[in-house]
Amino acid sequence: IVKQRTFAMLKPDIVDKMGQVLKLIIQNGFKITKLKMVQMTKEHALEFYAEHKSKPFLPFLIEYMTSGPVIAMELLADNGVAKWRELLGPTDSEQARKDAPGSIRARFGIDKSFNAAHGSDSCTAAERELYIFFPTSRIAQYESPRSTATFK
Ligand code: YYY
Ligand code: MG
Repeated sequence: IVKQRTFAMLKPDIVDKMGQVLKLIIQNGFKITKLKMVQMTKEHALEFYAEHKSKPFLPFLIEYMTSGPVIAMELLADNGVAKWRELLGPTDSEQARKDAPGSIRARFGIDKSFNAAHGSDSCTAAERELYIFFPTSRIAQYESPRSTATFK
């Protein structure tokens, strides 16, 4: 088992619920090593979703992803890429509620389009996606020397 970093993003309509979602992420053993709120431009969103450029749902996806700010994160965990996809759940939130009821998409998403959050599907994708959102940041890991604070 290796520590891996992955790229995670909270989509616009769950940014209001970021407290609950970040708590879940931390409770599941991820370390949040980078985080920022960003309003994506259309160009930015098209670059990010380049792999879907010929899909019929692309225009709708771009409109959704640019409808408000997103929360972009680098997460670190053992086997982090797969672990985050697992906590995220299946693409379709309705299917997630059947197959992975505790997942983020099951709890916070609506359907296959409004599905709450994003996760890289491989280490290669994670590196590409992290670079799009965090091109210059060099913070890779940090310790929390006085991390005794808890929140409920
Ligand atoms: O990686 P993941 O987000 O689970 O699914 P992808 O197949 O990569 O699709 C990216 C994104 O596109 C998905 O999160 C929602 C949207 N989408 C859609 O709106 N309609 C579809 N039929 C499939 C995907
Ligand atoms: Mg994908």
